[in-house]
Amino acid sequence: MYSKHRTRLLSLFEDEKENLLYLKGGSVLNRYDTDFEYPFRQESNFLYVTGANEPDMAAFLHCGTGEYFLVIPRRDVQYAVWMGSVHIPETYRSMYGPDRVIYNDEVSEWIGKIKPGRIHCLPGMEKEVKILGATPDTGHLQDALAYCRVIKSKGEIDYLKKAAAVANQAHLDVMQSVAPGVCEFEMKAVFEHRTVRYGLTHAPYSGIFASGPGSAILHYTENRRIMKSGELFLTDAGAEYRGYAADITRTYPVDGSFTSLQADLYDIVLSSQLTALNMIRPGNKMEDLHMAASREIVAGLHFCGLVSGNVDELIEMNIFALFFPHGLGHLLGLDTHDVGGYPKGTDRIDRPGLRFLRARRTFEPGMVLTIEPGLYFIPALLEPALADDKTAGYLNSKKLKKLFDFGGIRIEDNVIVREDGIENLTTVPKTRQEMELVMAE
Ligand SMILES: [Mn+2]
Repeated sequence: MYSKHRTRLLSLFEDEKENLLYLKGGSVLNRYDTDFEYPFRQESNFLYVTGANEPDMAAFLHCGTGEYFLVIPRRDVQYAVWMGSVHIPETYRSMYGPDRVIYNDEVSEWIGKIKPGRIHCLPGMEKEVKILGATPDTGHLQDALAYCRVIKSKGEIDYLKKAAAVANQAHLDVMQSVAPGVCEFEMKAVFEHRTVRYGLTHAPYSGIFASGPGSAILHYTENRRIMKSGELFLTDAGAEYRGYAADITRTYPVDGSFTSLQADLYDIVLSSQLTALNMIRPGNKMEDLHMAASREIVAGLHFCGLVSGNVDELIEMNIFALFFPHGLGHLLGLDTHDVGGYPKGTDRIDRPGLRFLRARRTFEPGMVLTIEPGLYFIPALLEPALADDKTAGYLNSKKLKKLFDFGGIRIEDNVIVREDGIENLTTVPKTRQEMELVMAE
């Protein structure tokens, strides 16, 4: 799979016979000025090209010959004592398949011998390339990598499916464990018990386990509240398999059954999500889905009597963004918010809600993305809107004020764009009936 990635990347530099591509792997990070080391996570571009999950490596690809050179650190005896065995170059060759392995202290000499034209590198690497005695070019590699990473290879799809399978099961575990009087962090423990047991020890992002009002805080990570009966519970958590992420959200009642208000509001978000999922096919665009999903939300709020006026006007006035203030979804891959959301020349749309859209690319088969509409009652957004003459007339102040501690609802699935629609990787129950059944078990 990684050799295919290298071939794809090099194909974009076909007519540059003298040039090299340079990719630097990640290093171990310490916590401030201490010797505590964070768990190592490889830099995503380097991982995409090499599959090598070790610190302090680098790689060169030769645009002319297609050769792949892996640079490894020269380790001493002390390293072996503290960190574990030190491999010989031949071991790296068989592990990662480079044409040649070079020690980091031999790179300048090697560059001096092959005398490349330019070295394509990522922004920030210029100095390093100059020290090697070569001419850096930061204008192309980043876009080229994003271009490649946007469309997933078969191997990448397999890894994304593995991450999704474990995350699906972990979400089901949480759904079966949720109960009044239990602390949010116990749900985090339930989730991670599953992912870590499957060997997926690295989380792709900090999970959100939020009950009651916390569920309306978009990046709530406190996870320390005692869950109460009558509240909703929102879990936004994923798993990472060989660097590839799953990113799933479900929302359901702490005590296992929806009140009629919760049911009405939940069904608005579900119908918004289904509308967006049904619109995914090659050629369509995320921003159009975002607006269709927003329309469902505003129409639902209108039906419930929380907003009033004409639905077109509510969209026109950006009332939807008071309740759905984030983007509908994003690309998913080696990074949870994966690269390539904005192709060259595409800017963010300066409009509430849409401003935070992390992807504006036209859908193509092989893209993997999340669809995650939400409906939140956020006093920090609603209070000023209720006090503003331009918006107050559309809002049912009495009803909305009662919902200031309601929290929010979000439903998030991960899907692959196919020729004729989607393949949904997320199998966690999401209708009210299905979820109530799971929670009753
Ligand atoms: Mn997401």
